[in-house]
Amino acid sequence: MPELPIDPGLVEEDHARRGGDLERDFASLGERLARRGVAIDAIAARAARFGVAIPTWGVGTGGTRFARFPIPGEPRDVFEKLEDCAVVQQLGRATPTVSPHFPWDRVDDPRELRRAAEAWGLGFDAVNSNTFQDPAYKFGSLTHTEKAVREQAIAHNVECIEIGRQLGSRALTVWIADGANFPGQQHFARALERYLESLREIVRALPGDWRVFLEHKLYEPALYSTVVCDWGTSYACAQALGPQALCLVDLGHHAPTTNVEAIVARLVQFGKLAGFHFNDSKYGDDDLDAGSIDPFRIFLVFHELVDAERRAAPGFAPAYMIDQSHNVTDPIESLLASAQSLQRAYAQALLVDHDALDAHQDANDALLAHRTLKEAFETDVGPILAMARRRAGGAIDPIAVYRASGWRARKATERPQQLGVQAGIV
Ligand code: PSV
Ligand code: MN
Repeated sequence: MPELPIDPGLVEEDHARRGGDLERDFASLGERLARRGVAIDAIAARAARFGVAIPTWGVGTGGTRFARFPIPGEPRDVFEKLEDCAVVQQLGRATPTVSPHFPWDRVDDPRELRRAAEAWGLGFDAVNSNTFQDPAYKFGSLTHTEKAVREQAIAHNVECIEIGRQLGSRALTVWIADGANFPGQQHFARALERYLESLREIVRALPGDWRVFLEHKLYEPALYSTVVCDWGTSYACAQALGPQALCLVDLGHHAPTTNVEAIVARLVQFGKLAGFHFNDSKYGDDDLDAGSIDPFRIFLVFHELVDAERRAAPGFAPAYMIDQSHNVTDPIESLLASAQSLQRAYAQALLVDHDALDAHQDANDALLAHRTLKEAFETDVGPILAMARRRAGGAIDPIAVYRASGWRARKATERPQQLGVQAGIV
């Protein structure tokens, strides 16, 4: 049995206090869904299997380029980050894995880290390399004009694979900040050729059952051009690099009006979807809480995923991770709310009547096709999620239980602040 960071008595109290209302809400929703030919328990069981990885950097407060406002009691090292991840998983039951970032999470013995995670009942998802902060990378990393810098960046990625192997991970996510701030600064084709050359070496170091996730991003920190700037570039690279290379979609890494769900559909169709960094945004790579700005867009992404799942699309095994920056909230609360928003979008997408949708699409009935999606999106699946949590031993109202636990105040005394410890967030 995993250790539980929050007093289980508080979860029992939550069940006692809210369980009756939940039973009634669940039964009433079940009745309405039955009229649509949907068995609520089957949806609850599938929603319960949904899992998204917590980024280790997400349990600390983020920041902007103007300031960071640390809160008392935030984790000071990766072991304390795991403790906070365990809180999110205990109460929310939708985040069984953690996605670490190196060198931010570097430890002497990765096996000790793995044991610590296992003690909390947590596993490790993709490991993220970081070749965007070392002073050597001012003019690029894997695409740098100087071979020595490229070699340093390659060696770091290879080290991440080795650490990841010891953690039980099976994927490496590579995001590079490389690009240019001035027209003329960089030769587009040569820079991308250097990226491919470097990635070929990284792929050579991958164990056979590993995958490498190529993460694209439109801009920032490079503000004129970015080497891996869009899904087209990412897809071309993944094709060139072979079957172990796939394309990772960070929801915030596109121009504001981009149709991200269509990109997801394309990547699924061509067997190259790695997975996601989930977050929400209004303008750019805002890294806001998933579901806080445009829950319909997240639903539409999950609709594509459920569609792929139904068709058993070849090679479809996406990795789900959150990638957010929590600047004005307690990160644990933001993570609980975000994971719940994602699980909600998944459950809503499971409610889409695919046969009806197919028929309306074939008949070019735009209105009914759209209404079929909307009917699923507009269903309040809250009772399904709450029931899935309760059945798994989580809280019916995770944020209320978290607040009642006094976790952060207790940690404020146990984890005295050391200014400047938390790594910056890009
Ligand atoms: C870059 O903006 C990014 O999305 C990459 O995934 C990084 O690894 C992560 O944010 C954290 O800085
Ligand atoms: Mn990301």
